[in-house]
Amino acid sequence: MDGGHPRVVDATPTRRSQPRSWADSRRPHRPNYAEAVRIDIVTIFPEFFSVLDVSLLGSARKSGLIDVAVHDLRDFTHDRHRTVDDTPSGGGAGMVMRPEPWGEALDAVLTDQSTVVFPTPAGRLFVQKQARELADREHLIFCCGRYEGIDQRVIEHTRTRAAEVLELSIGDYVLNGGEVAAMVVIEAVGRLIPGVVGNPESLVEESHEDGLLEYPSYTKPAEWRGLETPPVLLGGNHAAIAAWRHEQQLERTRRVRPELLPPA
Ligand code: JB8
Repeated sequence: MDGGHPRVVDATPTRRSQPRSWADSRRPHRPNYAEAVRIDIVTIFPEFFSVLDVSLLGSARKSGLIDVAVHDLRDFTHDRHRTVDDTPSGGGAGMVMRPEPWGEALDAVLTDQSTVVFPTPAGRLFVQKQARELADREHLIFCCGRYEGIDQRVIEHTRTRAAEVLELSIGDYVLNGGEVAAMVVIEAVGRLIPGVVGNPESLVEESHEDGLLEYPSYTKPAEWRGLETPPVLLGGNHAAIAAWRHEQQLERTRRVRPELLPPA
């Protein structure tokens, strides 16, 4: 499943608009936007990631902005049953992923410039700020666990070898494995990589980018099934439209996500 697409290089790399802060300078980052962002995914279900062939991220891969390779964890086993799991030390329900195949898989893809992501419901919550940070990395590795998770020593060992290791949760619910969570992170990060979204202005006016929920959107016709588009949007007064949209953002955020607002 290793992407066999040509590695086309963007002739006009996008420049960052703000200088990196001192704190930023200590983190891994992508010094040369002309190089594709490399994404390695390790999983026992490589087929899950066929969605990366379509839509926005499919186009970004074909145009060489993102270089994705999917690796089957079982290719790093040596027994005839290609075993990746074993019983939990200390007892308990379910199975745990054995460290040895993970060690060999990471040996094959890891460099000291890599940011390694372990999706897990026990991780820090993944939010838009982290998506923005990851969009500046040159190499991301996603390690997708199954069963009750991966032997914790794999994460500890990887911390000693990678530039950065993150255990990330996409929300307070439990999936059957890390694949869908990895896809969520890849989609959120991928669309922030310069050049992936055609019109970068569409990135700023959306939910979470300014800490508020998005305002409601309308298109033509102005009246549909007896429902009117708010008249302010048809009046051409751009200041009034901006003020109305901001008020809608505040009202919506207060109503459905009050915890996102600063304490009153
Ligand atoms: C085994 O809910 B999740 C998630 C669940 C998982 C694993 C990874 C992530 C691995 N179960 O985001």
